[in-house]
Amino acid sequence: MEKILVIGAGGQIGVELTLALRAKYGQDNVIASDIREPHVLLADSGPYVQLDVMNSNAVSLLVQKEKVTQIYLLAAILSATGEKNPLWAWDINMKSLMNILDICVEQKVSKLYWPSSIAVFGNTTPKENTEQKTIIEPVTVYGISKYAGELWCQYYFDKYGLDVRSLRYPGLISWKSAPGGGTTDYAIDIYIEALKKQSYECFLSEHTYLPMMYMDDAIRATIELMEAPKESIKNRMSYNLSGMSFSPKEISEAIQKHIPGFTISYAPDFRQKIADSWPKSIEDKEAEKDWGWKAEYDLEKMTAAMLENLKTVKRM
Ligand code: VAH
Repeated sequence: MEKILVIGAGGQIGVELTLALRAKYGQDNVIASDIREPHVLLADSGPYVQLDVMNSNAVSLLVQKEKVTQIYLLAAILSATGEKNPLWAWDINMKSLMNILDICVEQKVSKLYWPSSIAVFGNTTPKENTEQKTIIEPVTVYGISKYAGELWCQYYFDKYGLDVRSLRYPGLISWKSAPGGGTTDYAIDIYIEALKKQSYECFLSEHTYLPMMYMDDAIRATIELMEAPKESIKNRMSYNLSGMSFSPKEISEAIQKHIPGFTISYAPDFRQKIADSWPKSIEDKEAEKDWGWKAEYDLEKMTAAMLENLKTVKRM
């Protein structure tokens, strides 16, 4: 029987991934943990431990006591927040990963999931249909930490045989939990403001194309990757993952089909420079070939789902 520990379960990905894993493996077999108090959606749906991923002794004791067989490490400082405090972001993103890599080896945890991001790509990376292997020179501390982390994951696979798996997520769009301080957060806020005020001031310029994905696709990709046979995982750094690409102009036009009076204005801030350093679109042929990945949501389908769900629930 699997016993899964989700670290950073209270974050944008963590809440939805924990709920999906509990549905699949049984709620008592998925321990949610975070440095914060339990998220409202997690509090009554299974075991919860308040845990600081930087305290490796505390994590190690929990893994041992609960006989954890898989760990999903989601705790991270994202791109925009990271640029406000680069050394703190580097410390959190790297020390948390090194702690967990070592604990997995010491305690023979069978599988580890750790997310990377399209933020590993920088200004020198070809922008269209960015390939799995290409020029990779990240320009944010978040991107630097994610690329360094990918290399450490590959090192722990090669040296210790640790079955660690990873995806380079695009910007993720969700409604169940708040976004975590990323540059792509505008694509969540715009839906909330469209319903609340029928208008939105965007912190990126209108033609800023970015790779994006609806959270349902990201959660499915994560679980499909983790459930794929070990021998089919050929990439032990991190797989490119592609959903869709759009600009603020295009997402506002998709919203206007549902809310005709919706208006958007633009006031680019420091996050524009981060967004401009990232690709416009990603190719994910390796993920398709190795473990059968295929996205299901496009902008129209996501917009309908986001507005429908945001209308029916108070934001968690
Ligand atoms: C961020 N949402 O904006 C994250 C993501 C590709 C962007 O990694 O930092």
